[in-house]
Amino acid sequence: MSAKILESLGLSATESGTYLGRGEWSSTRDAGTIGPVNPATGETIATVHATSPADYETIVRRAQEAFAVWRTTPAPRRGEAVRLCGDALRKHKDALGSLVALEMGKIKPEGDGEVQEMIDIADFAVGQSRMLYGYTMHSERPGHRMYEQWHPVGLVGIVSAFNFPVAVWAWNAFLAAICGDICIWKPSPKTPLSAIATMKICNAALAEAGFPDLFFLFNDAGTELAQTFVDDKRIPLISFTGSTKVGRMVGERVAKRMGRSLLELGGNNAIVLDRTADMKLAIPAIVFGAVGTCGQRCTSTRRLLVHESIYDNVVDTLVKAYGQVEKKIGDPTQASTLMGPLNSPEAVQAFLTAIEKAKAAGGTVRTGGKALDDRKGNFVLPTIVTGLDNASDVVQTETFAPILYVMPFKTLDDAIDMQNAVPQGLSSSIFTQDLKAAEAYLSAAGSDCGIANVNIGTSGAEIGGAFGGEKETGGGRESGSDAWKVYMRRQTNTINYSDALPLAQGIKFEF
Ligand code: UN1
Repeated sequence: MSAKILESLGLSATESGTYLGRGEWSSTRDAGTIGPVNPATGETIATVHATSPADYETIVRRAQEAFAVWRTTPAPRRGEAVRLCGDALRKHKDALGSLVALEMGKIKPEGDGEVQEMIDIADFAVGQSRMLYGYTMHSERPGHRMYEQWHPVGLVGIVSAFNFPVAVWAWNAFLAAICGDICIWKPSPKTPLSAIATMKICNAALAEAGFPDLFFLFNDAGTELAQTFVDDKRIPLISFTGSTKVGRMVGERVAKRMGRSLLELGGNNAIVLDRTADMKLAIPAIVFGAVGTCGQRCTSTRRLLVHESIYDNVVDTLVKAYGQVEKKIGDPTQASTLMGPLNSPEAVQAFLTAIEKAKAAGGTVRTGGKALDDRKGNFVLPTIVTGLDNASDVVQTETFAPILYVMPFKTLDDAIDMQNAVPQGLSSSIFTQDLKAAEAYLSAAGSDCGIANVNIGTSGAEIGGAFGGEKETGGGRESGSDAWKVYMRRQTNTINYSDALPLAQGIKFEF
């Protein structure tokens, strides 16, 4: 199975993890190896040769050369390059979706959905390439014109996480490319093959049409090159997706060199069910949010806040629904599977540790709470825990696993307070049929998250909106709306077309 998936994308059992540009993959064989593992079986899928410091220097040098050309290429022409990438991804959607499922462990429809996100953001970026608008301002001085324009920022570093091994790269890379930037990608060491396949697909499409290299790739077998990357002054923007712990380090290091960082870090996303919630919408949204991707989305639903009047009923209904999901745990590449494995044995350990902590804090496991050790792979049961306080440590912490903490509330104000009383601020939602409750929830005194929804869940955002969150989620915004601006530098221009030199603020300076 795995050999077939690799073959369908032109990959073999040994691959270079370094794209040097000009169609060349590095022949370095002494910078360590990465062995991505199939999370459903524990078997190593392939060997990926990591990048040497000399390779890294070649990449940065060639990226700088490419930028010198790309920055003055008209933006709609840059859009054409991204359009070709989107077309190529359409052709390879099935194969790349399968590789994502194999290597990351998400189910095949979600692997395909992730590739669809890449295609969608490509389309979005093509349109955006004709809409890099700046304002025109009215000057306070006669005979003067003021406006602002947006120029490419330069080299963009993208550090992506295992859970969305390809889509998050595309959110960044396709927008950065139409903005005139050149991207250097360091994927997660858990999912290098998905990155290599993506680079092959996109770079072949670009090369065939005669475009310069826009996308470079390196893989780090340790953490040294990644640190060099984050500290590298030649890379004005680092976009990092991952844990709050690592993101904090990245943010601090980039700030130290006065670089710009775009951080997409942890979430602790809650769904609120008020007493009017429509259960036929709410239950599937909660199950998908908490169990989908085996709880490994940054937008996964981790907390469920339920009005006390419907609390018992909701917990019972969810426990039954989880029983149905349990029957469909298995190989993520199989069509019938609803829930795949966790990505790594360490993730299983983190899951078990969280369950222990939850019990020690007085929580009750209503369903799940166990790893499935009757089989190979990193399988766990989807889990519901009740009886915990929102302030308890384990509830305050993001565990990247399918654990849902269910807690009752009395008033909407209480629910909003509980929802916001966590360090993270990514995604949130309310199920209600009460207009006042919905509006209060979305108001300035409502959810403090970057994403707040009504009658849909916390995960599965569309690419059209800006994606990201507040507080320890890092503050970055990617994908839709005007997120393109982070990949550009803004320049304010004032042009004097008069015969005088009036100073601003009416200052007189005569000599
Ligand atoms: C992530 O988990 O890092 O909204 C991104 C969602 C997806 C993206 C998640 N569109 O769940």
